[in-house]
Amino acid sequence: MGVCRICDGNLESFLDFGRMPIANGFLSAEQFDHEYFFSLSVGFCCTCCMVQLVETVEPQLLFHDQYPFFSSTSTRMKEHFHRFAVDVQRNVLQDSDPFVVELGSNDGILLRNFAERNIRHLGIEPSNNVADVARSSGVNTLSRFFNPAVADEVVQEYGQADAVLAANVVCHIPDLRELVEAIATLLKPRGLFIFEDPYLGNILAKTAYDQIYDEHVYYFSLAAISNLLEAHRLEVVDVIPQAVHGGSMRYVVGHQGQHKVAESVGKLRAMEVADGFTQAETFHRFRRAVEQSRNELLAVLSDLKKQGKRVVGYAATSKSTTVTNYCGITSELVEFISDTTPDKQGKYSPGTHIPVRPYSAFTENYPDVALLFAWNHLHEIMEKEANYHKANGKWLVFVPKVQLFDANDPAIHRPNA
Ligand code: DWN
Ligand code: ZN
Repeated sequence: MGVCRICDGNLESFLDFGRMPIANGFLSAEQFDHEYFFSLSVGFCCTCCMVQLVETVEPQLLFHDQYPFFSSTSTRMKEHFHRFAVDVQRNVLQDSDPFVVELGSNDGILLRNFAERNIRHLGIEPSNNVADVARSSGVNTLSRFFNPAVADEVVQEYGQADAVLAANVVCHIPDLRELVEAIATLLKPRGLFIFEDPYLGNILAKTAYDQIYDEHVYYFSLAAISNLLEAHRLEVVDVIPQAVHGGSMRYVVGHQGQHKVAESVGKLRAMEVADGFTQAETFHRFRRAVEQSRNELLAVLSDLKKQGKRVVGYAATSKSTTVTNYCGITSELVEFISDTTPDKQGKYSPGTHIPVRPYSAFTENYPDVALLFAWNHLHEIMEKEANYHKANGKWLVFVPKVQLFDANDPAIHRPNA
């Protein structure tokens, strides 16, 4: 039992993964002896409904000047963020000289679209290496963790914001009470805070337990977000599902009473109650599904090994760290993981120490089976792997269920966001 970070209520742990390394802590062999581990377990607060990690890791250990995740590695995500920017520009930025702020702006994948149109903008990004990439493409970026003091400084220098944006960032921030206070300061009276994160409903429905790792402190539902905003007189005025990262939700938030609340909000709220997101038993059911998924994945991998098949991992995602460590997948079962990010190549996966090789290691010697760790980019990857399919290459996925398939299988066309 822990304490809820949002309301100080009782946090009931429902899934314990045991000792875990840093999800993005790809490392060299010399670093094996000093690898950092923490206890990864996730709990549900019966009072405010927030699903959250029981123990968190210091943000400075996660987001630093060697942070290896660059948002712009996916072409589909570039398109997604272009559409997001166009939508904000058309529907939110009504003033003559608007100001847009993005929290956790990474390599500028979203703000670039505003910079190109000479719209006043500021990215606030703690990892300097990714922030440098953003700066080099003309995105004005401050290398800081966002908090109320930084919000005050930004207001002093630029004025309040018409829009504050965040994508796959808010669920990473341990102190959300402080975040909401800072947002209330930064937003103009009619401004909007628009953020998106993986949605709890999709995580539960797809048994996507690999979304649970150190960087993801929270797994949001509308119910929990609404409770969180209340204290600073903010409210959700719209919710828009997004087909990215396995199914995300975009929350549109304003100061209370300033905007009409869309019908979608009431509908989602009712759906969450009907689906049991406010009840502890739902999460115990999820734990049982996770255990079954692990058993099935290990059974398929062991069987492939017995048959003498070569299996390699496709994409050294943050999520893969949870899967490999929780299931005990080492290089006995998966020869290496191929990844397009130069900063990860030549290193080893956290905890399980599977070698991470360049993408060319995959294409130059196709395996029998590729274990798809980036299942959330299924469509993009299936499109670009036509040659692998011609070579009869098979895929092993574990979300939404453990399944082996090839290019002729209808599963290849299944929308998996
Ligand atoms: O929330 C987060 C999301 C948005 O991004 C962060 N906490 C960290 C990160 O999570 P992830 O690493 O699980 O993200 P992705 O986008 O599922 O995976 C990215 C990794 O996959 C990169 O290392 C690049 C690699 N990749 C690849 O090798 N080939 C990705 C694609 C699309 C590919 O075709
Ligand atoms: Zn709570």
